[in-house]
Amino acid sequence: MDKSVFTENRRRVLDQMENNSVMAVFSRRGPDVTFQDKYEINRNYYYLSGVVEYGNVLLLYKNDGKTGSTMFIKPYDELKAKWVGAPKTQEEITEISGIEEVEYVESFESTLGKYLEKCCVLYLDLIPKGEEDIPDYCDVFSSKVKEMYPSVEVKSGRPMLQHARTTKQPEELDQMRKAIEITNKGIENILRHMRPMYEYQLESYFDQAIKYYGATGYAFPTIAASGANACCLHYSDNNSFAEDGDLILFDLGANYNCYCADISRTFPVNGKYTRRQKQLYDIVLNAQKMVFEKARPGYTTKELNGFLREYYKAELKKIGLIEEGTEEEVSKYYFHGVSHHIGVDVHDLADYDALKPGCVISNEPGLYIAEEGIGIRIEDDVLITENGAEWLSPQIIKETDDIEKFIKENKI
Ligand SMILES: [Mn+2]
Repeated sequence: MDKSVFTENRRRVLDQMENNSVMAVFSRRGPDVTFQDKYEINRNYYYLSGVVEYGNVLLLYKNDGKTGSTMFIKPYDELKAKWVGAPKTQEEITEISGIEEVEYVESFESTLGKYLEKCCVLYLDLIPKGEEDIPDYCDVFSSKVKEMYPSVEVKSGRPMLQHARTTKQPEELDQMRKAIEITNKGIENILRHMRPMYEYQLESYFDQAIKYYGATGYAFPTIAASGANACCLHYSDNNSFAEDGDLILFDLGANYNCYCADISRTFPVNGKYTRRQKQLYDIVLNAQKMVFEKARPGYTTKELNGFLREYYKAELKKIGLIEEGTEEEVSKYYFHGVSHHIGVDVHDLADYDALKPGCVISNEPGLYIAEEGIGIRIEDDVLITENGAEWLSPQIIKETDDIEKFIKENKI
């Protein structure tokens, strides 16, 4: 991505900062993890810099109305270079992030100290208590700063980051489209091999595409849930045998340059939907289309979910699955939300108030009928536009006829 994307991301946060304040964003999440996966980088740090490297700190400052950014990086170390590779140079950091002021981490605390003598507020991207089990480096750092600079107020920078991340720039959308296309390749690879086998075996055909098409990694652990397993929302053991006659629900996504795809599809293991499976599947699919028609600036994701629930009340009553059409009855078969924001986190940090042009959200209605061993979810990623919405994943097949035809014609 061009460095101008990250310059704009920083501007969005700097604009919201109080005068005479600084924000420190660490590239790592926890202090004691040496070898983390590429996509475990602190997403706020990535969002503001485009740099994937551990041990760095980014400082944003606003002093007397003047704003700027400094990146603190690791110095070259010959032995480390031989073991794990050389860290990025100052020039490379500038080229990636557009940040001109690059210093070494050893000077971070003294430079910060100079700012804190003049500044009254330090923002940290503190993780809300209870959200993560891992020890948060920011917590430790926050206590230290409070001790050293008692007059400085430590605030959470998350509301500002959240606000900035709510709408996506065109280049960010390009990364998401790329993640979606790789996800599509993986889904097609699954379909080519669709037959009764273990869930993890079907999942492995997705994994192959992730590598082959050059994804950065996974957006989240893949769910491959056949039969009644699909009624558990976050089932990810993926170790049951997918039986002839059952459906299998996949909820998966590639990660590309830290941007996520989040797609769900529900396929017949033997290549053909039964009449009942198709009946339920089409209710979910039509529900998804209905939500898409409603999606536009001004609505909240909660309101979209309300439309979906109303739709289910009527449709599930029509087929006799529920009797009265009450909230409780619907909740028995549908018990999550229809949308969340997607970005550098699969459940992206974003304002959950009225949608705006440039928001990217999931559209994922589901139906889970445990007593019939059927769980269905169809999920696509949707961009909110000026007047409505645009599918970001229209190439991923989802009509039952198309799916059956694809399996039949492409079976390996
Ligand atoms: Mn989702």
